[in-house]
Amino acid sequence: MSQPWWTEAVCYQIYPRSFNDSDGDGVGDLPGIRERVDYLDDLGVDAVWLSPVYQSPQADHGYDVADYRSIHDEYGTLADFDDLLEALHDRDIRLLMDLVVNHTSDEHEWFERSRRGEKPYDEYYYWRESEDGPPNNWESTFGGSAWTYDETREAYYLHLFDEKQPDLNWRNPRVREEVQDICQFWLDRGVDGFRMDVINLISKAEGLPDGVPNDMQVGVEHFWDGPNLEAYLQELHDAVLADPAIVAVGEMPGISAGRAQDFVGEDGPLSMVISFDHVVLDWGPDGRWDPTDVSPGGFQRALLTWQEHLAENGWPCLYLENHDQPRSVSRYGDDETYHYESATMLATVLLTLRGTPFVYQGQEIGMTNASFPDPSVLEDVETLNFLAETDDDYAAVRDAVEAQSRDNSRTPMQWDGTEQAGFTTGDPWLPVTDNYHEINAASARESDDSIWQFYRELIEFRAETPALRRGSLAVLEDVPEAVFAFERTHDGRHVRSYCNLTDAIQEVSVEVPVATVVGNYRDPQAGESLHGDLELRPYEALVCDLTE
Ligand code: ISL
Repeated sequence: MSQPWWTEAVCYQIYPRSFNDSDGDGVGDLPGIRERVDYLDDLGVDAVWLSPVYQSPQADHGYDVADYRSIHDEYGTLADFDDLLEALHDRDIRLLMDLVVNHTSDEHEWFERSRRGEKPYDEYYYWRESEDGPPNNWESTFGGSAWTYDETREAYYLHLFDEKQPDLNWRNPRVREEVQDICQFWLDRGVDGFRMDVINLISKAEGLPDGVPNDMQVGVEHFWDGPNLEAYLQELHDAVLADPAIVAVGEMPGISAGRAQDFVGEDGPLSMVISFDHVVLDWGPDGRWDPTDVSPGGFQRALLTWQEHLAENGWPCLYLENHDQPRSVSRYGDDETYHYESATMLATVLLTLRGTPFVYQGQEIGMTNASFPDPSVLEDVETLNFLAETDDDYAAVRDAVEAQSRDNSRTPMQWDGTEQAGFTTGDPWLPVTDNYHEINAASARESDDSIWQFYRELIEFRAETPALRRGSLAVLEDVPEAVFAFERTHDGRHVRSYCNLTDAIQEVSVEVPVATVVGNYRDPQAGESLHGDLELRPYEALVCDLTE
């Protein structure tokens, strides 16, 4: 059976605002991305997911769309977009657009007309009249009530995110047709698919009932897997996404691996689901801003649950970082003593599990979390809302912000050791992290044994190894909990990964002879035949072939 292209691909996520600035205004742009297409080609990726580039007031940096058919001024023009797409396609790199259709910007023409009560836009959003405060107790993901009163319409509108991101009313068939048209517009321009933002939130419970009070987000049970979710996705699929060459990756916070099975696989409306189990492990009892440690066992279980549920029908989407998450080497590794070892060990987990790996810009050079001594530089709306709501002063919450803020992954891409890390000739919109002299793409590419080279080699090895691209996955059980060990099998070839998730030496017993093909220590137990007792050094990762 021929496999869809995206099951064999490695995808690279670009956050345009922070990738590369071509005109010195301090903000990344499309021509800037165009300048770096050869970099992506050298890394060996097969597809790019572009975070939103549409016209937007940037209240949530593009996840608040004011016009789905034009490019945000700071990023360029549709002609720049076409140039970029052509340059990517010339190198056999596909492009996924970010489809943000749970909500629009409040500056979208639909909303402006809706708040004035103009037909047919009056029913494009959720409006409720209420004399005594918000119509229900739902909370926004970014804190506070999910309802804001609008003076013009004299009613409340629903926003599950910021007040500048009103939720679209998917019960209205016109809204659903608009979304189909938007997809078709970009497909006609030549894009290869979509990453669909918070797509599990589009269906809200009938009557918008109150949620059960909780410490996280009141109301979620009424919108994270609503009554019409499958029907809406199926309709969208049948209308515009049915071609198997189109990839549709649904971001679904809160959806379990078991439930995800209903959306993917042969009959499902989506190609893949972006899971969250492994990125909420460090959320404490009070959520994101109450961080706690991640245990190696918890990390493995979160990833393996998705491997198991999607083993037969469906396909995992693999990622450790994106523009909403802290940097993985800081979160799951050790960004000081074992920077190289832990970043490359995490690369091994990402690139040898079963599924389509997504590498986030800068991950391939081991970019770390930032330091934010001065809160006035922070830009992320979620972080700013948290700071506005908390009674604590900044000193008391700084650790939480530095561990969890989405700005950690949005600092400019570190291209080289020159001023502003080569990202811009102007003042960057968010400060460059000061370790750019040591951590940057130029020096990583000059070195023979950098994190970048490791990514490149492992991506290449994956591309030429069917067992890694297509093979089934079996967990190797007789290892310490700190070691993530699994075997991939295809067509009689077995490839094993042994990943030490900790900074302590771990002993494992290799019960069959294997030969190391890739290792992250300078003297890898490489090429060597291993059998019997084996000591894995801190964050050591070995990818091995079975030799018999
Ligand atoms: O982790 C989170 C909850 O605190 C969020 O950042 C989560 O990733 C988010 O709720 C879903 O993210 C997507 O939709 C948001 C946008 O801000 C994110 O950037 C986007 O990835 C609203 O469009």
